Order: sequence, then C-alpha cells, then structure tokens
Amino acid sequence: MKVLHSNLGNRQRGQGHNDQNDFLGFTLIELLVVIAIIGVLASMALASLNNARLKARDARRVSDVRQLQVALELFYNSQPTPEYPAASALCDANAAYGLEVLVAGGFLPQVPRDPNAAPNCYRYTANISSPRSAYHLGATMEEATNPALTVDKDCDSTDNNPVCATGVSFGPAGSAFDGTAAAIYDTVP
Ligand SMILES: [Ca+2]
Ligand SMILES: [Ca+2]
Repeated sequence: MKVLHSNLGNRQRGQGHNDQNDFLGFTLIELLVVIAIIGVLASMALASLNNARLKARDARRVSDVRQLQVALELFYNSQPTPEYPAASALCDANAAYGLEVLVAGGFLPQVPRDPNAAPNCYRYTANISSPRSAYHLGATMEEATNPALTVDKDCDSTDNNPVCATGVSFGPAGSAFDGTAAAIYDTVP
C-alpha cells in the first residue's frame, strides 16, 4: 500500500512535471504567435478607425462649405444691392474669415470652422469690385482622393474658364488657396 501510494505519487508528480513542460512549451511559442496576431489586428483596427475619422472630417468639411454657400446666397439676396460679404482674412482659424456677417444677419447659427485645430481653416475671398458678385470658398481635405475633389470648381488667379469668376483675388498659382492645388475643395457661386 505504501509502495502503491509512493508510485502513484511519483506518477502524479511526473505527470505534473510533463504537463508543466507541455504547458510552458505551448505558452512560450503560442503566446508569442497570439501576441503577434493581436498586434497586427490592433494596428489594422486602429488604421481603419483613423481612416474612418479622416473621412468623417472631410465629409463635415464638404457639408460646412455647402452650408456656407446657402448662407452666402441668403446674404447676397438680402442686400439692398445684392452682393457677397467682403473677405477680411483669407485663412484665419481664430477669426471667422470675414463671414461673421452671416451670423449677424441670422443666416447661420455660427460660422463653421475646420474640424482640425488651427492652423487649419476654411478659406473665403470675394471680388473687391462693388457690388461683390463672386467669391471663392474652399476647404483643405485630408484625403487627396476624396470624390468631392473631382466635382469641385477648381480655379486660380490665371484660370478664366467658366467656373471661375473674374475679379476674385484667388491665391497665386501653387498657393494653398489655388483652386487647382491638391486636396482643396473649392466652390464658387
Ligand atoms: Ca478638383
Ligand atoms: Ca480643388
């Protein structure tokens, strides 16, 4: 009985030892694989999340610009002599780039700003002749391949094609507000 008990104890210890080896072998190899897989999946999920956020910000930019366009038309038609607001600053993330009058006139609850922090901003400029009959409004997109960029109104200071209004002080060729510059979503009346 004593011998049997001893053998049983040895077998149990031996079995425990083997299980421990198996268990350790399993974890050391498999754990590394699992960690690597989790790492890859996590980085993929993070990249996907960042991309979704980027697209959401660009969608908001297009929406903001269109909302501004509606308000600009309401302002234009409300003036004794129809005209668009004068531009006070091309790109000022802290000011309302000349469009505070849209809020003061009750055409907008507030002037929308770029969803990213300064120095990102929407850009607005109007022709300086009176009455101001044309403007150029734009937002810088984060996604260079955003579909909105294929249907926007690209134009710059040298562009005389029909979508551009003569007399509007667009940014010089190659500048951040050059309508043909990459990733600027441009609109005109
Ligand atoms: Ca374009
Ligand atoms: Ca453009």
